[in-house]
Amino acid sequence: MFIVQALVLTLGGASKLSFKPLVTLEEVQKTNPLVAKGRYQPVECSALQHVAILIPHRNREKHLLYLLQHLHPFLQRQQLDYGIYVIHQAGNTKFNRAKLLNVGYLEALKEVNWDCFIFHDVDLVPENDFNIYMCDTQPKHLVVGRNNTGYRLRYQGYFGGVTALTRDQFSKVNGFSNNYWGWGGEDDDLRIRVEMQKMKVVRPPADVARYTMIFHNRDHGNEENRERMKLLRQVSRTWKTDGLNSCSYKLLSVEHNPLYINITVDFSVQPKVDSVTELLALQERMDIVEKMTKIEKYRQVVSEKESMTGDCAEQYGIVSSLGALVNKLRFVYTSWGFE
Ligand SMILES: [Mn+2]
Repeated sequence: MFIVQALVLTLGGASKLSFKPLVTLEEVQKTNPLVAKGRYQPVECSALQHVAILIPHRNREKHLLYLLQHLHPFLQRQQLDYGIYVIHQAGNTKFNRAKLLNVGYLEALKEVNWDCFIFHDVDLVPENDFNIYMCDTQPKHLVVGRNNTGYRLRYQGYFGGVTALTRDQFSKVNGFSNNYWGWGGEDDDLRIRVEMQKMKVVRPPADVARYTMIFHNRDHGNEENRERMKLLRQVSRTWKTDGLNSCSYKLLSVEHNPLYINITVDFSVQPKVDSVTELLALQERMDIVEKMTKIEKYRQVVSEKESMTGDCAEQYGIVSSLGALVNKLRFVYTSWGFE
């Protein structure tokens, strides 16, 4: 009870956000003296969860600066034990938000056993301190409303912008798909994965889950993904082999900056499957491999059983011939007049 009261005292509720166009990284550093190498732990208490914030990024330095400026004090008011990771996509391939988030998850777990992951767009800034950046017993969607959509849910089932999943919830769905190149679809794909695992998306109340979106035009290199509808129809067939367990990438660097950990990756140097036909062909091959393995296993079990019944029959044969011998002897014994 005391803890709850103390926490409520540090939280400010709804706040008016201001974006100073001339803010610098050094200024943000100065106002967050307790953040070191992208991490912060409250001194007055020990947090329940270790939370990693993952931000996919390319060519949005200004947005990143605004977000860091607001997010650091916001997370500290929530007394969280947290780390901020920025996953930067180098190279010329189309932007792949989902795959960057898979990389963030895999790389972040190499240094800390994080309990909770917040998958965070670079251009969304939370407006209300009561929108707690912690994980729930179910996957959580933190964006109900944004200033540019009249603070209403974009559509039923929207699962984009900012989401919170525990380490286990995310690994249970095999993470995000790696095959969404360009804008759109990957968030719906994750929702389908979540629902297929019989989990249910939860959201904070609408007056709390509010965000300001920093306006921008569609980036070059992040054009709309026109294959997304086709991909979304295949999730039940592809999720097991497309995700965390198949996320290959070239890691260029991991830098521990004062305000965030910067992970730079390149997706252009590894084979990528970005056409649906290619993907389905690959999936088909995998299905065949899976079927063949099943048949092979079945064969093994059957032949093991056969060899067992063979042994049994043989043993039975020995037993029965022994029995016959005993009977024969008994016959001889009694026919000789012994009792
Ligand atoms: Mn955006």
